[in-house]
Amino acid sequence: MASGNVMAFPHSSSLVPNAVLKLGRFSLPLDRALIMGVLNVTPDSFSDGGRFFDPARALEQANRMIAEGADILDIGGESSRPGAAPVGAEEELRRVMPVLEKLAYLQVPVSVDTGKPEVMRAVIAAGAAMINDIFALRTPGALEAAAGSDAAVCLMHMRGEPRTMQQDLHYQDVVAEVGAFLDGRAKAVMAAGIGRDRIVLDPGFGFGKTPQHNLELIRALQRLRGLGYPVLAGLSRKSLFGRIAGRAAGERVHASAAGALLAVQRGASIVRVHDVAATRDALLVLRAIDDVTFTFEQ
Ligand code: HH2
Repeated sequence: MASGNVMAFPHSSSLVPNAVLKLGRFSLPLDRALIMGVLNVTPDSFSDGGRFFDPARALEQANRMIAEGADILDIGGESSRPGAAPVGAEEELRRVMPVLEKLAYLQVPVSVDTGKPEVMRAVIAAGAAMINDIFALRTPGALEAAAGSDAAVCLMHMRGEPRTMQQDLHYQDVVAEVGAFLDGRAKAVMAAGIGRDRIVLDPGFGFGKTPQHNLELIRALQRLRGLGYPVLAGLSRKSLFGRIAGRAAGERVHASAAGALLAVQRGASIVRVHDVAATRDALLVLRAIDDVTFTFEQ
């Protein structure tokens, strides 16, 4: 029964005990899906490298994403694509700080995509409300850096590191292994003093996974959500859509909006996207259809 999916994956936070996400001075209700807009201040990110490297261009893009409906902005100063050149903490801060300083006190919480404890401490001091760590706070000192603040944390699954992650793609059961890893990291983070309402989990689409693994993880989002934390899906423009639709990274807007929509329908609470306007429209359609009390304003 096709409509069974909608019933099985209600567009509500009923399965998330913490119906609010706390990020620094912000509290975001999780009764609708949140859009995290990606702001890469890098020369080499996989889909938009160089476009927003200049702080003025980055600020323009940030304001555009806010106007288009972003609930959170995620600033990244180091690309995580396979083979990207590693960046030191000093250079990462040189890229991120000028933009963060301009955005940190706006009405939208700002996340910083980093795995380095020294970067975490500096950006939190400068007003970052969330740490998005593709290493799930496993770098020595990272857990302490985040725990000593009131920032939210996004804990992502990745085997190995970006340089090597596509070398060993074997899992017995990708969903069970990713779920066990995320559950373990969430427990470690809570033991360090970070409250449940500050934690977001992310299966890490494309990080050491085949296209088939990525599909299995999308299908299993509700199981991951059943761990008891909001789940973030970072599918935007990824090569999965290149494989499915046969398109280059810059031409995956439509596939990505469809992916975000289906991820939310299957249990994601936050979608991390480059194309905020397209995602917003897709999610508005989903809400209007899912919410049986929806009425049009006269
Ligand atoms: N994906 C990328 C970067 N950071 N963080 C989370 N939590 N989840 C993701 O799926 C994720 C992430 C890769 O995308 P992008 O930032 O556009 O590219 P790059 O790493 O090349 O800058």
